Amino acid sequence: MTRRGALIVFEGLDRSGKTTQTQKLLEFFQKNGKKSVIQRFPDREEPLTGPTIDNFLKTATTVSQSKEVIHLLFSANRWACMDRIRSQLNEGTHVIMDRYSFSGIAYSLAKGMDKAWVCQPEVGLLKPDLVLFFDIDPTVVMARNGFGGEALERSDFQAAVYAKMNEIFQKEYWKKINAAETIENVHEEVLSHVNQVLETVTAEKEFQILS
Ligand code: NYM
Repeated sequence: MTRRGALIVFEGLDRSGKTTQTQKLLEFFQKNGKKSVIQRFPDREEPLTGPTIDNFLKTATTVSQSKEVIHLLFSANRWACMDRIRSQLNEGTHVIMDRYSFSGIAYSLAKGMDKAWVCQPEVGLLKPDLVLFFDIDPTVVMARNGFGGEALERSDFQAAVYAKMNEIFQKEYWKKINAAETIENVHEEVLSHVNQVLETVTAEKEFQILS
């Protein structure tokens, strides 16, 4: 019987190093002969919602512009990818996610939206085996190269997102990663958590859904 793959989510602020580290984890799996893919959210290639989200991020002038519609679009973007991701996991592929529902929730909470309202559209999505929260002082990411290019990359807003990420942190399956460390040290920390979780996934653990 094929063992299912692990669903590993990287979360954190813009420019916290998630994308670099998802790539390094992919390379690690591939070197070890493990099937794995990176799934980025928002998935800007998803035909129904991707182009609209991309356009919003590139053109919005305030962080709160059309906030309910934007929230639902980000969620719909995840729903549109779920069947494919479930199949990949079922055939034994590890799925490495660059952001997921928790970005959706934290970014919308930072806009002042209601918690029950923003969590509801996520109910029923696949629950990750592990969430790696890239913990870094918002002032440090704001100083990083490339910060500020898109609609939600505003300094006061990032500080609010950081506070909300900490608020929704769930100690049963989230781990904090010190994202201020060097790329190699962060990678080592990621691997130590991933290796622990892989042991639990091999025990034929059933999928759980976010509730
Ligand atoms: N973002 C991302 C949200 O506001 N809600 C979501 O559900 C998700 C997945 O999109 N500033 C925001 C966070 C980022 C922006 O993400 C684009 P990225 O990782 O830069 O492509």
